[in-house]
Amino acid sequence: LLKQGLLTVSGMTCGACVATVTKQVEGLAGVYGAVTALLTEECRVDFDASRVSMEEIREAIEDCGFDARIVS
Ligand code: 9UX
Repeated sequence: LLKQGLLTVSGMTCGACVATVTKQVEGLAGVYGAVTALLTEECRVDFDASRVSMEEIREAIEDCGFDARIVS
């Protein structure tokens, strides 16, 4: 089941932070792609909801040291 999710990510201050978050999320099984934006503090994720949950994605971002919230 392909879905798109949106999270807000606070604490990112540079392009390397953005790359870290994106790679971490894209490393999860069931995630097809992620786009992270520094200025809007958003991370959009294309994922298979039968393989990974938004809560797991949120926790993966928190594991990088950033606060993440599920928007939708
Ligand atoms: Mo650059 Mo982003 O040191 O934490 S990776 S600010």
